[in-house]
Amino acid sequence: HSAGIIGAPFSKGQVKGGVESGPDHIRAAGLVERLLQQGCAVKDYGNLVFEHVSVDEPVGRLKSVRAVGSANQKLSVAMQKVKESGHTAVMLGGDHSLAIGSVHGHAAALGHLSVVWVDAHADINTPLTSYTGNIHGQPLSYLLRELQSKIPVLPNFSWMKPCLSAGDLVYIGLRDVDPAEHYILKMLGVKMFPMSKVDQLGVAKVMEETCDHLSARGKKPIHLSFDIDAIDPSITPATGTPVTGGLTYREGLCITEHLSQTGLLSAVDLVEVNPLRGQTQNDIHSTVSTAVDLLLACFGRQREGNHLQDYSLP
Ligand code: DIR
Ligand code: MN
Ligand code: MN
Ligand code: MN
Repeated sequence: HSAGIIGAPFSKGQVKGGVESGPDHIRAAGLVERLLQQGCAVKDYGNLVFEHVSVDEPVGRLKSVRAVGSANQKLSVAMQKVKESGHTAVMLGGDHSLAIGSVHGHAAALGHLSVVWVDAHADINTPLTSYTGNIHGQPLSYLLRELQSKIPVLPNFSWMKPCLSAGDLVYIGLRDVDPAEHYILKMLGVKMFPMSKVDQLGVAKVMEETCDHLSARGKKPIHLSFDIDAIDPSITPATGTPVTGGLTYREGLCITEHLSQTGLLSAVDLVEVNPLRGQTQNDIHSTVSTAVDLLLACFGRQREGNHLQDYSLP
């Protein structure tokens, strides 16, 4: 399988500058070279160029609705093209509002999919429940069919239709969930492994149950949406909304290694890497290199070691 990489240098789903430089930092850390080294073909589609939206007044409490809508429309089209070319897609963010276009484009190309959402946050506020008005805290409410009636008509969003069912979604790593979000998760019966469940079961059992839950509904292609803030901020501090008590580096790799081994991983988002939120060079390096390691594991890198199929001893 080959990787098709899309950079999405976009930050208007939240208010902290810097996350738009995530794609370039992740590439500069050697993502493409290291994928090639491990025997993975790579096509880098470069960075999307998002048009400037000059007038983008708040809609209710929602910030930058028009910019988020048009950026995601562009991303959805790009994602569709990458999937139609047969690659496993990699979307480098950028903030997590980009999952709207990423999941939408993936679903448009393949017709059906399941989503594993690895995040400290549930990102399922509706435009009316959001306290912050930041759309990066809302993408799943736009994507889920079950919440369609709760989403008002928004400027620059007429291109998108909900494309995901609640039964095809699993969360891992939650530890900062707003009351309305918790109500929605319970109402829809969404499968979730918050940090308390990771503690109780261990990450290996979490992955087994995640795969059992998804495969019981048919073996659909998997979209992994990985918010770097799922990992503990002691390891990945350079992110906009760090929350203490997160996944360890090893738990992160266990999740991505396991999903890679299903053979069903079809697209990966790696979002919310914000180099400007690091206090030191080491903070930035640790965050970016963890992001790269998670992506390498998605493409088959195993901690036990690997060798290419045609390997022969000298
Ligand atoms: C909060 C924070 N629930 C919101 N969400 C974040 O803005 O809706 N998501 N940080 O990544
Ligand atoms: Mn998050
Ligand atoms: Mn499994
Ligand atoms: Mn998120």
